[in-house]
Amino acid sequence: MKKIALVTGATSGIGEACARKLHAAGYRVIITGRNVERLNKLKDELGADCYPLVFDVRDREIAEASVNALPEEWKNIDVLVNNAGLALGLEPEYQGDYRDWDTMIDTNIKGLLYMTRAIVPGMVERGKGHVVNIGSVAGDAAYANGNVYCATKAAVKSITDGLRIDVANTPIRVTLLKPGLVETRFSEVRFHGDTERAENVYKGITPLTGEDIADAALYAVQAPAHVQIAEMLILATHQASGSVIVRK
Ligand code: NDP
Ligand code: 8X3
Repeated sequence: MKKIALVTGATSGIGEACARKLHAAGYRVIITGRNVERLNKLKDELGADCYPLVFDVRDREIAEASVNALPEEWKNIDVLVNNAGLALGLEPEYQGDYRDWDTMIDTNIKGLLYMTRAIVPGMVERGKGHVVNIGSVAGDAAYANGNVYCATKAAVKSITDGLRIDVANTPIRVTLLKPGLVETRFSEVRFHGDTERAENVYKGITPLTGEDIADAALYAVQAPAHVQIAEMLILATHQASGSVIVRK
């Protein structure tokens, strides 16, 4: 019987790469996101072992109802990849836009919690499961103008540690992946569609790709049952921390 993985934010970047790699590794994948077109395109590509769910992780009731309404043969989720998230804006905290703050907090923290609350009880009941949360190097230490985004990823670290403690009496494993610079739609979203500014983020350095992070996720979920990869910090070779990036 093939295992089932649910990946949030599978319409782009790291989530899409995780969905593809898990599928290629023999998982049946539930892909989620808001962009129906991108979701259906991936579903068409992956075929029968793929189930798309369209919802916004910020909407707790709909997120929960979507998970609860999964067909019987898709219900027993073995792997949850909590990936959906975003940064909005890069400016001093005292000049930040409160709407951006709300969106980041609601998506990166509360959305992740809603998904965890909807899926982990089933894992506990079945006595198996793995949760992979996508944090960030940004959660290790704040960087200039990163303020609220960094705080949401620090919260993801804390929430992941908390979950790991709370399921330590079960076979469930909990992994935090903390990527550095990954070239995805991330910066385009952060700069509200300013593609030129977004491209500059990856100039003069070879950034990571979504596939690099998906490889790490796969390593963690495929580790032997007695091995819990608690945390991985994955950086581009010329990045040393959230604020030290050496460009050529
Ligand atoms: P992308 O913008 O390429 O992908 C983000 C994904 O999140 C999309 O699939 C998007 O789907 C989904 N998403 C965003 N908001 C919501 C929402 N409200 N409800 C449901 N899905 C949502 O960026 P990345 O792949 O880079 O980002 C993925 C994760 O990785 C994020 O948590 C990000 O913080 C983290 N990260 C990224 C790094 C980077 O440098 N790129 C580094 C470290 C961490 P849709 O729009 O269809 O809803
Ligand atoms: C995304 C990486 O350094 O842009 O979390 O914050 S960074």
